[in-house]
Amino acid sequence: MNNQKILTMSLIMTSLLTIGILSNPTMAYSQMSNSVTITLGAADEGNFEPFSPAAIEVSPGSTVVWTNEDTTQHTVTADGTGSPAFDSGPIPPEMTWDNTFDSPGTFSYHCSIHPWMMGRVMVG
Ligand SMILES: [Cu+2]
Repeated sequence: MNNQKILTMSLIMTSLLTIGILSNPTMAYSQMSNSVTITLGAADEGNFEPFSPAAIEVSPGSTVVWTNEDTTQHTVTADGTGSPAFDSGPIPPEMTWDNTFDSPGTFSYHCSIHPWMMGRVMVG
C-alpha cells in the first residue's frame, strides 16, 4: 500500500468519524468505547481483518456498535446452529448495528452473506 492510498484512507476515516461526532454525539461516544468496523473490502477473502478489531473485549452490560464502512451489505451473526444468539440481518453500507452483551463469555460471529468473515466478542 503506498503513502497516497494510506493518506486517502486516513482522510476518509477521519471524515466519517467527524460526521459521526457532529450528527450524533451519543453514537460517537459508544463507537469510541466499544466499536467494530466492517472494513472497506470486507467481503474480499484476502481481507486480513474484515471486522476490525477481529476480537473485542468488553465488560458485561456493554453495547457493541458495528459500523459498515464497506460498499456492500454485511451481517453480524452469532456462530452456531439453529436460531443464532444475535443476528443483525443485512447492514447496508454506512449504517450501524448494535447489540448489548449482558452475560460473560466469548461470542464468535460471522457474516451470513460472506461466512469467511469472522469476529469475536469477549465479555468479562
Ligand atoms: Cu459480509
